[in-house]
Amino acid sequence: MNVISNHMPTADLQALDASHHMHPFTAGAELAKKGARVITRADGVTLTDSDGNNILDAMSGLWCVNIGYGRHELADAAARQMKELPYYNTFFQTTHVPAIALAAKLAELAPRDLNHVFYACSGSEANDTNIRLARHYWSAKGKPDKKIIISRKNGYHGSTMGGASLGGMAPMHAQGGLPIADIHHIDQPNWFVEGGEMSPEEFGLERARQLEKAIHDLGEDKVAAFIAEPVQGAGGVIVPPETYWPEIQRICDAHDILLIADEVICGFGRTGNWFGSETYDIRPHIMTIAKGLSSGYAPIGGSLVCDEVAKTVNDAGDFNHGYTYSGHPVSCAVALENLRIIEEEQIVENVRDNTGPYLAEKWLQLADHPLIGEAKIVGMMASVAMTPDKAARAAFASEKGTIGMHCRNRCFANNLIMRHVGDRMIIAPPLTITTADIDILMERAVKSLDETYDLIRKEGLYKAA
Ligand code: PXG
Repeated sequence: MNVISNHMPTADLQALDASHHMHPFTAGAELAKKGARVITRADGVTLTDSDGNNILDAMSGLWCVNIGYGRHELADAAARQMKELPYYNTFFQTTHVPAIALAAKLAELAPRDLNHVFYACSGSEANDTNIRLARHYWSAKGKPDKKIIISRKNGYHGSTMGGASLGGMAPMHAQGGLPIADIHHIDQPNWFVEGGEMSPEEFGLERARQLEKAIHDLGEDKVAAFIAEPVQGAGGVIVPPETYWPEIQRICDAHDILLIADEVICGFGRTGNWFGSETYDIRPHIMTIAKGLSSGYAPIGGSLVCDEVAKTVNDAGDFNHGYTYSGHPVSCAVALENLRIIEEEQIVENVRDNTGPYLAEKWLQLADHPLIGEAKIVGMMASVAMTPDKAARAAFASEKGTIGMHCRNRCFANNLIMRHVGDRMIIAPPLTITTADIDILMERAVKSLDETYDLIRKEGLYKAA
């Protein structure tokens, strides 16, 4: 058999990739023409590609490598577990030590009475679980008509049929006949784009009250749950106005529905607390977790469930749901080791008290850049909105995402992974990033923004819609 080695020429790797590998969220034919960037190794916050370039990964992979790359303790934990018990399932009245130990640890870390975990392998799967769990819960309570889940436009909850339906991404719904039945979307709290003449505070209330109106219009006896990310990640690091979450919480308390916080990105330190729900004082019945749970070293996700929902479901007989790899022992062992490191090295506290504020001070100064209309940051997730007219918060005349793509390309050229979502630029670096690396990140980000500004003015793209 051929060995796929790191030492093959980049062009050969790219040709094989183009011939046999279908990439997620990618125009395959277009990528095949230019060839994918091949990442060969990583350490700390730095990726190395097959041409030997060192790139600062300000996205933690896909928002997941919270403790940074190259932590051999996790590799050792995986190897130990593979030798001892590589696999056994948790169906049919069996269990194993890693699943038990991780469940107990999660119950300890999670706020309030979120004391129970249903394991999945990803955030998408966990959100599929949540749909079934919420509907089954109400059914067990004698209210089988409470089936509708309310979520938000431009929210992201995964790519399975359920996850993508909960998500409010129009381009995803346009493919494959989504959303599935009984999912209802309300507007997002994105003040910069949709706030109009309202103050951020007024706008936050207006958007939150859309939930109350939807519950009223659909009927409280038909609505099972509301799901949202504490801070929208994939939607562009949309930090909600301060009035938003308290009003959402009030509405959920006033009506008989479940509140599901999707903590796939916000969980495990990203916002400067263990969970985004703590940062925003949200009291969910269920939390979706994945990504930072294992820092991406092994696939794992889950639903953290409160006492009342867990008891109702447990008392209702079989819950006919589960995945072969629910509670996979190797993933659980890796997650446990990851959580040990986060706790022992006080990584969350360090984000909250030291590196987070250090990054925030520099990031917020980007609002003075001629291209930037808004700079937002919570913990270690941040965004800037690019605009041709700050005062009017105007969009560009060019097709949405054109300027973002230019900026992302300048970042790539400057060895910085900073993503674009439309014409918004976003970062979510490993939580272990040092102040010295934050300086490098900011230097490359500013250089890339300067170059984008020059480029789009030269090309006549610095124009409002
Ligand atoms: N919920 C949230 C809030 C997420 O961010 C998922 C669920 C789904 O998790 P899995 O593990 O099934 O991917 C996510 C995933 C992007 C991007 O482009 C974001 C995610 C995944 C892929 C790309 O920002 N988030």
